[in-house]
Amino acid sequence: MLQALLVLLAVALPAATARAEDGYRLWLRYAPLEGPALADLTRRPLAVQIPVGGAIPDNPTIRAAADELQKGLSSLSGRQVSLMKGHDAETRADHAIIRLHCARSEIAAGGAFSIRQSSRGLDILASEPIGCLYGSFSLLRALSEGMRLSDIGRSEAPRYPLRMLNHWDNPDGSVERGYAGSSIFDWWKLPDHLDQWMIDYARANASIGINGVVVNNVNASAMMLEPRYIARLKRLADAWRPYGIRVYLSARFSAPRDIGGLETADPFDPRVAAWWKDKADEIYAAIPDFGGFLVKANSEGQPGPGDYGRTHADGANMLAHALGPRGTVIWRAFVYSEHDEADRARQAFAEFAPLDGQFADNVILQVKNGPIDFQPREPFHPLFGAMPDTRVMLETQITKEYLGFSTHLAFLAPMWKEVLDAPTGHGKTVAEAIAPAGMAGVANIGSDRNWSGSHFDQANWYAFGRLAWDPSLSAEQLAREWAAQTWSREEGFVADISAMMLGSREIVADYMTPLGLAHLMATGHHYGPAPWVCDLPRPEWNPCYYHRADRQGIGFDRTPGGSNALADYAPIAAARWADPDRMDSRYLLWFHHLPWDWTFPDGTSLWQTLVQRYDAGVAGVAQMQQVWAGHEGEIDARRHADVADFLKIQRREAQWWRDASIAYWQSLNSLPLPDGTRPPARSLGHYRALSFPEAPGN
Ligand code: BDP
Repeated sequence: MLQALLVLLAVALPAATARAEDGYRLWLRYAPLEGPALADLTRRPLAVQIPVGGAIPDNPTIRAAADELQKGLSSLSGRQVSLMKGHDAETRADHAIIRLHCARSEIAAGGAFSIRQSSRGLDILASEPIGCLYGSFSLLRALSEGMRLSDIGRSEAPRYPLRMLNHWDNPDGSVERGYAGSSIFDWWKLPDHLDQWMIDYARANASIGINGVVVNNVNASAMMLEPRYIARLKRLADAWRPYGIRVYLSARFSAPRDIGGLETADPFDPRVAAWWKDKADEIYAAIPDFGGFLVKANSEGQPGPGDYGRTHADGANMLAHALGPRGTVIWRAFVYSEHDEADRARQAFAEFAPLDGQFADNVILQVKNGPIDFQPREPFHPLFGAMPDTRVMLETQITKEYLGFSTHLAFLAPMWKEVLDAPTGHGKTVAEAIAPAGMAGVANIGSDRNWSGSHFDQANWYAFGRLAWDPSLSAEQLAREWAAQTWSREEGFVADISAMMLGSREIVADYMTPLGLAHLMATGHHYGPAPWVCDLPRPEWNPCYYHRADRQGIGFDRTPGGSNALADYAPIAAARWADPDRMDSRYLLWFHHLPWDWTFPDGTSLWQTLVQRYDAGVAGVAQMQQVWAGHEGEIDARRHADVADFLKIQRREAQWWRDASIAYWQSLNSLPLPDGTRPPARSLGHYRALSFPEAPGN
């Protein structure tokens, strides 16, 4: 009956149905099942049973879990699923029942759960309500992928304690490096008004295990620490608490001076320490489970303890003391200086490695995946594994500042896996080295209806959360499960689309920064190629600093003959990149400066190979367009067309990257193009003259 009604509605309200497939529902679409999976779910009437009495009478997290199950199961099965309390179930013998048991001490704390078949249906067991919520989402994921209810059983526990999003959102609603509209946090209407949007955001995060959110930009405004913002943040904290999400603030180190009436922010000044202690007390009075502070200090012009001759540890420990056992200071290692002649890739290591063991227990050091800055490919950061007495967290960038913004399709799980799986040479992989802390991802979420600016960028939010939950998941599994939930669970579709996703990041690396090149994007907004830029005051803001190309050769020499950045790695890790003849060529020019006519073991020259990589990148986008076009009609038309449009943009811009880069390299090396290669469409002068002051995110 209900199904018939839904069909009627769909026919009568085409506009409404179309709106339903605008990407807003993310991977939580719970698209109706078919075939055996549907039969399994509808064999008997279905009910969700929540516990009553006992330790947790009416817990908002359990209610959220039950609501999600009821909503998800109803949508998947096309039938209304009922909610039962306590002993109701015993009297309703005809029902299959999904029971939530959320105080089972045999299950670990911290979000672990177990899903087991039972005589009445299925049990979700956890020791805490949040485990029940995570278990509920896990069950809905399995069903959404097309698994049969009677086949589902699993036990999981999050691998890391911290699984965090970092929003680079400003109080005025702008988002640094945001390509999905403006900020989702409507500070102006808070705390009086809280949009349903904020609940759907929390649901999405909880569904992938994210448990912490830094709500504001690391280039922080001290305003965020003012009482009126604390009241606004409290409203968000209260709304997200049922979903297991703790809020954090980016704290501007000079806040005691900016808004506290002091003339100094010296961490050794007792008045400064007292100001932070009072501020922390004020926040905890409003938000008892406030997570803590994220700090960008003495980096790119931000204030910090270095302004007073103090170390990063001095600054971090002062804040850690203010928070006490209530919270955590997450201190960023993204530090480099225009006054430091050393290779930028070495500066953070030089600054932080000697501080190992000096940070307070409630300090975590947050380290970007690579030693420079979120490039399409970087080797892992040498600090991973090198600070055994410090809790180190991995920072990734979900928003694609350097990978084509939201209009280029690049699935980032393979990139993050490359880092997580890397053996540091200190006895641990990166994934193991960060185990006491976790992962942070710079969010790609904004006010766009589809949250991420493009449908495929949702996959990066999804994959980030899933990897922070379990870094051993493969990129392929993540692509498959996301595609099945987000688009269609039809096997041909999932196989093709996940394969396309898995190759996409390599394609971008090829047309932007092949063979280990880096940071060749236009300066400032980072949109498009500008390898020629060489006149900015800070040396490391110039692309020419990174490629070091001239008439003779190209690449950054980081061997002992050059900057010797290799020495920052453990010897076995460094050995992998030491010899240009025997290394993974995808890192070649990151570590070596080589003549244009240098030859690979197969006899092709560096120049030929470079041009081939650019061409492979452009061809890769054309291939993605074909794959996507081949699935038209299998999914809703609107989202299909959105993606097709973006692939067209990507194709054009890949060509632009390739042509502009080749034209520039040729202006240096005067080498002819390999036989059969198309010359750049326009002159170098044309590419150099292009200007996009309005590019987003800057
Ligand atoms: C760079 C971004 C800049 C950020 C900085 C950071 O261009 O906007 O503020 O990273 O991580 O990639 O602090």
